[in-house]
Amino acid sequence: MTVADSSALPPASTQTVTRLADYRPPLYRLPSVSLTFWLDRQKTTVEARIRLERDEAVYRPGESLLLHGGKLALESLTLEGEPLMEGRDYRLVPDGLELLNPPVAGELVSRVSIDPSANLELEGLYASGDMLCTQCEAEGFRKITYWLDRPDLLSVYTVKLIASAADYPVLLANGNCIEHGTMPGGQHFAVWHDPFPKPAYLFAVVAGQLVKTADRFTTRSGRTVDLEIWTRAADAAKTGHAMMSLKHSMAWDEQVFGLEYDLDIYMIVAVGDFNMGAMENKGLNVFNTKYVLADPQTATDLDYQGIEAVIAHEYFHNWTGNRVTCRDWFQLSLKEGLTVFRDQQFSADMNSAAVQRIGNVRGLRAVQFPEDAGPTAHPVRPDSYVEINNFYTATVYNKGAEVVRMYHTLLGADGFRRGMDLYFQRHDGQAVTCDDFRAAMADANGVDLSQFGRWYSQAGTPVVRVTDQYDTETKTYTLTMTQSCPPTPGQPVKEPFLIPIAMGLLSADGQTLPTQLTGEATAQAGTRVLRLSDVRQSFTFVNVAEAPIPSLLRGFSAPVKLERAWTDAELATLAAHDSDAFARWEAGQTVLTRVLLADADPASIGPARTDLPETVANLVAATLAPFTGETVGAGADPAFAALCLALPGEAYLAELVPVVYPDRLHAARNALRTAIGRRYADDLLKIIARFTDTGPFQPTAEAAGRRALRNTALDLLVAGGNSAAIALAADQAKAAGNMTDRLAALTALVDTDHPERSAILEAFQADFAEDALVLDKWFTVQALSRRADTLAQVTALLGHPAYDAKNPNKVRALVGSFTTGNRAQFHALDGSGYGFLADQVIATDGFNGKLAARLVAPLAPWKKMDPARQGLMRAELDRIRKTPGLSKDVTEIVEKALA
Ligand code: 0A1
Ligand code: ZN
Repeated sequence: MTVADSSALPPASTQTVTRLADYRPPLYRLPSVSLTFWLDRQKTTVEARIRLERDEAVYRPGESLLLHGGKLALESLTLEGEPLMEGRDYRLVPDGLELLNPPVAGELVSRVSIDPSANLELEGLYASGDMLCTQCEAEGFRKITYWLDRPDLLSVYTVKLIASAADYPVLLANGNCIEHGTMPGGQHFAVWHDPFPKPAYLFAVVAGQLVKTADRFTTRSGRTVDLEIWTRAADAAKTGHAMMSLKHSMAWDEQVFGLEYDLDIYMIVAVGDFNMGAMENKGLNVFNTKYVLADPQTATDLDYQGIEAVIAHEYFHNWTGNRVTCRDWFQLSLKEGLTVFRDQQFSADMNSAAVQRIGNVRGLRAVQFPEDAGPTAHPVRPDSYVEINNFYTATVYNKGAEVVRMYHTLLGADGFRRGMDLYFQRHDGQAVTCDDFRAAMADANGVDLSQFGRWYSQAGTPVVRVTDQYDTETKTYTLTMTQSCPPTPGQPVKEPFLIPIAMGLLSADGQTLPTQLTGEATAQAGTRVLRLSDVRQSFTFVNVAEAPIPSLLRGFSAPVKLERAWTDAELATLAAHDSDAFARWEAGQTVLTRVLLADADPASIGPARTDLPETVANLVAATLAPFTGETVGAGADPAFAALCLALPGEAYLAELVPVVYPDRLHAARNALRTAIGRRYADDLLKIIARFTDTGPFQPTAEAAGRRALRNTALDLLVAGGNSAAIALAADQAKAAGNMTDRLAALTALVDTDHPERSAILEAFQADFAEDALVLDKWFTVQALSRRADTLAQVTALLGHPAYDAKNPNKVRALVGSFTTGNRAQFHALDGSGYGFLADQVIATDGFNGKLAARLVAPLAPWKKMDPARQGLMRAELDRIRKTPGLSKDVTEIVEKALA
């Protein structure tokens, strides 16, 4: 399904485009394979014994068989024991090895060698520290052996690992260890067998000096599963939270979806060099250390939450991804959107559901909305790609999760469960499509979901505009909604979506009004879901006692932008009284957004504000009030309050304006923070005093919420220049007993000219000189500083001995944080931020195209920027594009950006 693309590309491009429309099933089945690895850092030899079986329903006479392969040195190749001859029997081609006269069936044995130490792209078999590990999703297995490397080819694997017992005392692969022993010359071996047929992308091997933390889980049918978390010895004490999260995930999936784990052992390995968060390899997850290791001194509340979510995510993949996998990579969201939705539901159940939902929506708006509005916009199920690694995106993952959530909203929890049950009943052990998932949801519930399919095929964030009318005479209230979706690359015109709008009505004093649509016999009390399916549609409610305030898109029931001209008074009522916590938060954010956009408007820009508009003052006062009295108000949630005080992010604000002036958005946001910090200094100081924890650190949602509110107060006070707070931040940055408080204080302090700023930063570095993950935070905190000298600091830090340009965590911590999190300085008008990023992309691309392609994203939306910046950004994209030997990963992104 690979063809050379001749259209719509700049002349220099030689990109090969893979298209969904060209899908063909595999010509061969490879039902089983035995692999033997002679593991060595510089030269690993891999022997593959592959059972080949031609699929006569697919194979066309005369066709050759391409086995994918990359960077492999072929040592020998036999078929049914007979050596094959190059030129006559096979040919080496850029993508692998072509068998010219492939047999109906037979055993193919290949031997190849690879150099893990030179593998800096971290795909295939590579070295991380002194261990060896693999990453095969999406197409890394072909860098280990010749193979039909596609997700719809499922095989049973038996793997023998042979290595030096001293260098690699632990040898792990998927499934169960069926044999191990010693060998002459200090070697030893282990044989692993995975009884579940799986695609190659779920294959994994790990070897190294590792120690395990072990535990057990008893499934609801009474089977015992061994749980093992493997780390460096020094890190073993930091696995407790990950283990607990794993056990919670296993229990949750049984309770909520009736899904039990299938093997007798579940292993997790933490590695320091990893391109992504973690990987769901069958029975042997490989994790970035960031999502495994935690203790109160080194991990923040956010880290604890991230670990819980990612551990759950990879565990849930065992059913949604592994037992039922993707037919092709266009279906990536089949497993990713669904699994993100599942991990979000899990986190909501383990913590505060409202707080989780708000966090998810903030993330979606900050990352996915811009992606959907920019040059790399693509549908949840893309139609074509050059490099599949470029499609592990917020659209596939997070918008994909929103799409799954909409089934849940439309069908209800029980209906969704019926759909899931049918999905597994139909497809366990298969490689399927997003359409198969949608069919299971529709069939299990006897509903027609054909229009819903457009959420998979059309890119762009739909806009829903709402007008309404109340008729005092007839006591009817009519909501009229129109939907549209902006053009995206290759999709100038969109068909209407099926959009679930969860809603309710409030009276002017904030009471819930019952809702009864025309034609309904009775009124409903709580939230209801309207189905917007036409371009323009009206919903009329009867028996409405007074002109209501509509509360729309409760819980963020669809990934859309909803517009209605709420009055300030209506927003204040919604923020104070809506029964839906998300809607309360959203109303407050709308108040803040209005002020920020007005302040940043280039047409009316004046000096930075020093006062607070009354709408914001009322909102802040109402948020703080429950925490400043004698006792904390009943039902008041500090975590929720902290989110209400967090101003909308600059990336999201940029989405809401036609032309982006990043410095203006930044200045407006800073000025508003400062004004809040000044005006409410007394209340904020009270909150700090009230929520200063004296007991031992607890990583619970409640305790984290108290810390979040306290540190938000600290941040606002420091922004307001409060000297007591600045002194407190300095103390807390030096001596707080937990990393959450320490880092929050350091983050506030690095924006200031505090005389001890440098000394505190240095001391922090010295305290954690041995802890790579804390050093990542140290780099990030400096990259995010609001001070004007930040780019100079970041550039200097590239030369710091603790920095390692080959380590993805470090690159993301320093370079990525600056270019995505420090928008004002990245977009400096002299172009220095852009030049810096282009230099880093080019340097990184020299050894890790996957990492480089992820870095380049902030340069892509140049067309949305003000005229001066457009040219500067474009010039840097051009410079990258012209770099000789550019990876196809970066080429694809840059060409789309320049198109
Ligand atoms: N499936 C993993 C994500 C992942 C994708 C690619 C990787 O290497 C290039 C690694 C991990 C997940 O969703 O967690
Ligand atoms: Zn995933």
